[in-house]
Order: sequence, then C-alpha cells, then structure tokens
Amino acid sequence: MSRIRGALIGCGFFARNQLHAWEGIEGVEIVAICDRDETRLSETGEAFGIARRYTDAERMFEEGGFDFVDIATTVAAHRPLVEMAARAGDGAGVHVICQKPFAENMEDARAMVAAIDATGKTLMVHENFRWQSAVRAAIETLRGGAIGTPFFGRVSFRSGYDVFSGQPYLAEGARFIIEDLGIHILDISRALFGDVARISATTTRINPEIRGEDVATMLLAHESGVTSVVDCSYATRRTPETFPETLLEIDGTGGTLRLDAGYRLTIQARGGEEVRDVAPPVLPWAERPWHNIQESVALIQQHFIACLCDGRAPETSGADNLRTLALVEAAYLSAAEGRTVALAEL
Ligand code: NAD
Ligand code: 89Y
Repeated sequence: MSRIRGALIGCGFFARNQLHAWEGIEGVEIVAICDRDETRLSETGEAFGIARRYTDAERMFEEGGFDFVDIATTVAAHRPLVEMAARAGDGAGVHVICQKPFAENMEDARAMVAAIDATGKTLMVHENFRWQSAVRAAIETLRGGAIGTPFFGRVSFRSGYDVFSGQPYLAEGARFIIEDLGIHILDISRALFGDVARISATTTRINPEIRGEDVATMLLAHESGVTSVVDCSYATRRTPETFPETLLEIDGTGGTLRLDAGYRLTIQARGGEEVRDVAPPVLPWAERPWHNIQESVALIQQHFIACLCDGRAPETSGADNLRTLALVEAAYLSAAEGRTVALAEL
C-alpha cells in the first residue's frame, strides 16, 4: 500500500485525539494542518511535528499534496470546508472525514453529500460512538443472533460530567444534548435496530447556566418492528458517574443482552448466562474517563483507511449519516410540536 497523506482542519479540543490516532495507523501521514487561530495552529504543529501549517483552508487546498482531509472544526464550518474539499485539485476532490454533527440542517447535509458524490471520492462522518469497543461487542453479539430477533431496546446515556469546561460552546447554542451527544446515541440505536419510521421526543433544561436542553427522552419505532427508548441526560448526578458510557438493555425472542456500567456485557439466552468484561483499553496517549471515546476514534479512523484501501463505503458514510441527522431534526420537531414525527417528513 502506498503512503496515504492527510490534512487536518481545526486544531481544537478534540483534534488532538484524531492526530494521535492518525499517528498510530501504519501507512498514514498527516502532512498539513489548518486553524484560523495561530496559537492553536503552532501549538498543534509543534506537538505533532507537522511543518505545513495554514490559517486559511482555501490556501491549503490550493497547495494540495494530500489524499484526504479530516475536518475537526465545529459544525458551522463543515459545509464550506466539505465543498472546498470537493473543488480541490480542479474538481478532482479529496476524500473527506467530517466531525459530527455533520451539518446544521438537512439541506446543507444533502448538498455536502452531493458535492463529494460528484467527485467519486469517499465521505465519512466521524460518528465514532458505534465504534466504542463495548458498544461494538453488543452490536456484534446482537447481529450474530445470540438473543434471537430483538423487539425492544433501551440505549441510555446519563451523566453529570462537566463537558462545558473543555467545550464551552456547548453551553451557548440553542440546541445542546440531542445535537451534540444524542446524535451518537441515536446512531447506536440505528446500528443495533436499523432505520427508524417514527420518533416522539420530550426535552427539558435542568442546568440554568446553559442555553439548550440537557435532557432528552426519545421513543423510536424502527422499520424492523423494534421499539427503542433512547434517553440522554447531562443533568444526572449519580454514583458511579458513568461518563462517557452508553448503557444498553435489549430484549430478543431468544434472550436478553445488557451492557451495564463498568463495561459489563451480560447475555442471557438458552437458559444460560454469559458475563463479559468489554472494557476498552487505555491507549498510550489516552486518559480516563475519555479512553472509551479515544479508542473509538482510533477504530473509526482505521475503518476509514481500510475502506479507502478496499474501495468500499464506510459504515457511517455521508449518505448513511443523513439518516442519523434526520433523527436529530425529527426529535427536535417532535419535542417542539408535541407530536410523533414520521422520518418521511424530513
Ligand atoms: P473547538 O472549538 O475546540 O475546535 C475547533 C477549532 O476549529 C478551533 O480551533 C477553530 O479555530 C477551528 N476552526 C473553526 N472554523 C475553522 C475554519 N473555517 N478554518 C480553520 N479553522 C477553523 O471544537 P472541538 O471541541 O474540538 O469540537 C470540534 C468538533 O468535534 C465539533 O463538531 C464537536 O461536536 C466534535 N466532537 C466530537 C467528539 C466525538 O466523540 N466524535 C467529541 C468532542 C467533539
Ligand atoms: O461533543 C461530545 C461528543 O461528541 O462526545 C462527548 C462530547 O465531547 C460531549 O458531549
């Protein structure tokens, strides 16, 4: 395999995880970075030994010399940067990974998917929670038929962890938990039970210091016939604090599966019980409690490179992610109008 060269845009809070993960993937090199903020740019360049540094993404694309771009900015910059990636190299384009939330609305998201589609390049949304090793173990167990056909699921993320000190913008937006975190939990529900026909949601804000909602409870009717409850909270003070674990409870025709706090996977089927420790490793550059998310960053980026090498679409391609993003929009619409929303409406 020839060397695959990447460039990263957005050297903020989360990008260092992505840069560490790229360092761990054989055959991949990040050759250029970009951030509007010169201090962040030079600190990141020094920390990761990357000499080509840009404050202007347009210039970085003009000078080229990379096969893919990793867009690690917050959402407002995603559409212009994805469209720049599509125009790069006189319209040949480059492959793209873009952080979640992919876009601010469905219209932007569809335009972004179409722009990269027209180049024939690969577009993956960095939807990493379904790649957390504990969640992955549950997905594979379910897909392997261990508990028969699922008919009920609960996908739950409840925490009181202070995410605002590292990501202050999360306290400022009119939207918070569904768009920021619920998007991952909804995506896990899709990975487990498939696409969704209808959703009903309620939201509330408990923390008076923030602008958006910090609690959301969603009821999903999947096309497969499964009903799932997806519940998210950043207002839950409890012990043990489980950030950033997603807990699962699934009933199937042949048994049950639970992913409990402490990364404990329990499968009860055929009169027996199996309990597995599915705790993620703490990678050398990772730190608790983020190690769970950090490992999933390494795994999704490996998946992206494997897809480029094999010429196949990533699991969370841009086209796939339109359906996760539609769930986010539908949940907000449902909560605002107090009604069940059919995904076909979006
Ligand atoms: P941040 O604000 O700390 O960093 C973003 C950086 O992008 C800033 O340094 C900013 O100057 C730069 N930037 C913005 N627009 C730019 C542009 N047009 N050109 C060049 N630089 C630009 O944000 P963050 O906390 O690192 O989050 C970034 C994204 O990652 C968000 O979308 C967030 O939701 C996502 N995120 C994902 C996970 C996950 O597990 N997948 C976890 C945390 C954050
Ligand atoms: O931004 C969020 C994400 O994607 O994972 C956790 C987080 O950092 C805070 O909710």
